[in-house]
Amino acid sequence: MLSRLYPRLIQQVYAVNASPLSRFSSKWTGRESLESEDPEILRIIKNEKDRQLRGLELIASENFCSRAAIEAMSSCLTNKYSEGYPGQRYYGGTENVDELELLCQKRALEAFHLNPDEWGVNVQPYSGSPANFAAYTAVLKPHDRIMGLDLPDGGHLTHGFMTDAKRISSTSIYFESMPYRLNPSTGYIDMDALENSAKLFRPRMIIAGASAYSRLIDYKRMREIADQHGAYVLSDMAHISGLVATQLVPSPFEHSDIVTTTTHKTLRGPRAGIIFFRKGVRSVHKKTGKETMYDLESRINFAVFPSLQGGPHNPAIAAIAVALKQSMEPFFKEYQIQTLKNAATMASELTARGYNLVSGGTDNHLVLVDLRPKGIDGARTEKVLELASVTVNKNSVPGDKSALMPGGLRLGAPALTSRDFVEEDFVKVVDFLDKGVEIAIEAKKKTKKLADFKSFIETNPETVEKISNLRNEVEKFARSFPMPGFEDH
Ligand code: DSN
Repeated sequence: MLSRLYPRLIQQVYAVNASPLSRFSSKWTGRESLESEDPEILRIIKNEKDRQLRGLELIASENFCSRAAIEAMSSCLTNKYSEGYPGQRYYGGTENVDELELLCQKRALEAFHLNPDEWGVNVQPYSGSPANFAAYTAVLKPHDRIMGLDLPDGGHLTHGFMTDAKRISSTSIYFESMPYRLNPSTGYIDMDALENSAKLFRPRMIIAGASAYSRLIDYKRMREIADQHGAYVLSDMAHISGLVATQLVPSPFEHSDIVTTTTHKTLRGPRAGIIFFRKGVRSVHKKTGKETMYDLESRINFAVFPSLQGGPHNPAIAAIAVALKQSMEPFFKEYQIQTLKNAATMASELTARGYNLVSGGTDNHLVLVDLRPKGIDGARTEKVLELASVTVNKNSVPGDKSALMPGGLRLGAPALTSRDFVEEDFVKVVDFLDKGVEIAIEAKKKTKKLADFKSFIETNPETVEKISNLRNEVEKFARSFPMPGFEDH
């Protein structure tokens, strides 16, 4: 019957069955190189390698991961599902990834000098944003109130960002968000204003952390304000975790209930996230002496899996473990010390050349330049610098009206310090930046809108030549430095 209705189909099935190897008779093994298998993707990767080698990477949240971590990241661990936690998985065959995850957890606690009786850690978050959302999910109910540094003032999207027109981050969609801000006259976080707002808003959580803030955070005061309302303190140390691990900036752990971080910024690991949580006694009743215990371990683990994520990315966990091991070596502390020196050099050189810095300087790995007094904005300057192989990001500065045309630039030292840059090299970097800003100022005078500006800098012969000369200088300089992670070809 079937063969009468579908004679060709039956012939094909029969042909396959009659010659079971024919389907796999090609020589494909799965062990072909990327070069032979997919030259198009290889070309893109090579171009990106070249961009990283010939450029000056000043994005404050980026870094160059080590070769060892990249090897772990690109390993067979990608083949393994392991939903659950070590010893309690939903899949068989997890003995190796169990060992891996436990080792990574142990190293995470050691790297941040934490007592395992007081702190636990979850190393499964896919990155910083999922880590933050998991931490909120663990301890907040929908519509609970959170306070974080406003994004235009240097906070992160996941610290509750919303605008007048729209709730942007899901952390403002599912929770009620009230930002705190910088004091516009000092450029430092306005802790008094935060305390006053908290009295009215009564937050359930205060988030201490930033994406674009060049000063130290007063975690003790955050704790005191949170305690007035029985609120949690979550510190997002993503930007500074390498500096925290090496004890070069104050640690958030003493005053926090939860600490989140990405692992690819100053920590110089793979792209991933971690959540640390307190264990043991949370508070003791003043009169009765009754102890209230933390219950964060089960809540946070449950929030990461199964509430928000599926199987952990085991290659990332392996690479985090590698980076954490490296972070405990003396060379890592030397690297972080140099990062601070380089950021300080950028700050002093920029100031000497008449640039305004938000807060007047830096205590960490980045500087925030307010370009408005120079008559230019961050968007135009970023574009010129990009054409000259200098990678920066435009950033809002206090008083900015538009997030699309912010007045500042965020400049970070971590990536170039990983390429062995020292202070004198950063003097040169500032020289390149200054030349780029000058080109942007000149081009702005001859154009009106941003779109005109972009086309002008790519077509006006005089400007094209200036940018091309700058790019040649930048690339020659950048190529003379080593690159961790991969060969320079
Ligand atoms: N997007 C990162 C940054 O650039 O600061 C934060 O996650």
